[in-house]
Amino acid sequence: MPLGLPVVWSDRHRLHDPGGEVWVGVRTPAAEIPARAEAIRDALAADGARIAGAEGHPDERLLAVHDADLLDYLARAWADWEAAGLPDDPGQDRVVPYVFAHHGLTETPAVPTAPWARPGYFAYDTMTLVGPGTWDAARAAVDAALTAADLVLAGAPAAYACCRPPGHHVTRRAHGGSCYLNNAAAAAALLRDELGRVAVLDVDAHHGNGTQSIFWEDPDVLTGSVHVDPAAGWFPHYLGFAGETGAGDGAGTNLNLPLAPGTGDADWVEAVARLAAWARDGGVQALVVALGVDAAAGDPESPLAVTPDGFRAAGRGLGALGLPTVVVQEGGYDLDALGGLVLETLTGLEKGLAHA
Ligand code: SP5
Ligand code: ZN
Repeated sequence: MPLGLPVVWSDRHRLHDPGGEVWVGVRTPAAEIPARAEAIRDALAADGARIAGAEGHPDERLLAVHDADLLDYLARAWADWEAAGLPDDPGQDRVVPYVFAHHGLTETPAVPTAPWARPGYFAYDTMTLVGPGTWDAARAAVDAALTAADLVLAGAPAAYACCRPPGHHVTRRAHGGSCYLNNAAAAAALLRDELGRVAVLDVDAHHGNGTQSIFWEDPDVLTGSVHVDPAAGWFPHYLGFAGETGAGDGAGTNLNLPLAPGTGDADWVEAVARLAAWARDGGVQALVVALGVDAAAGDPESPLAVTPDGFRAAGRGLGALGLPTVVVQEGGYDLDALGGLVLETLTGLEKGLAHA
């Protein structure tokens, strides 16, 4: 049986070539490359999935999850960098920060105007480079997530957005972790505004710190994440611990399940099931799944060891909630495995929905 859910897609992801990532000061090959999305699309299309084009959405949908300052910065960052001559002198062909608005420097940083200073206000790492097509691609990825949400609001039981670049590391006002705009958060905010209480469940191998932060005080968006323990030396290092549960009106609406490096199917699938049960008990009307497949054994960017069967079982558990479900692509970097892992998860999700 081919997949029944629509696969939302934009060719514009190809406009974003990160050109590398600066890690410990060294420019290394990028993991988050265009071939990722192509591999996923190819695998889903080979299975007979229906491909739907991403539709444009107004900036208001972005402003529901991001500050205008961040959007203005990202939209202009490359043009300002180029106009300042930085690609020629000193010869840097991507936007990259060199000094950061660190809380130990000042709690009240002013937004800088110099194109070489602004990146350190809006980016929190050196790995997430901005090039000529980054903004257009990131904007299209949000449109894909919002289109998937539209399809579910129009009655589809589930929809999958093949988003690239990914988004779950982006907070309201800062980006990082190979992410520029928070696609899953934008979809969740739209579903919340139409349906009421929703959940974002994040199964990417890395903590969904941006999504957690955006909805930290929001009682109507539950955020849950299963990921490799940041205390074991894994990005995003500063967040993702079990004690982070939300604040204010959102107290109790965040759940983190950090797992030890090496964790495989049994414990990972059980953790996903715990997130699902928590969302169900929270009385949500719809679900956003932030689907990174970098928890896979063999993924070069994470030490978790989940198999294709594990992804299928996790998908099945999420589908068994019987909720309108938007699946948004996050990470996953094993090019040979990536498409199959997404297909397994979506197939499991549909099986779960069918039996819910
Ligand atoms: C969306 C997503 O999965 N983002 C993950 C970003 C985490 N990247 C951390 C990279 C840490 C250094 N990796 C070493 C390889 C150098 N190319
Ligand atoms: Zn990840």
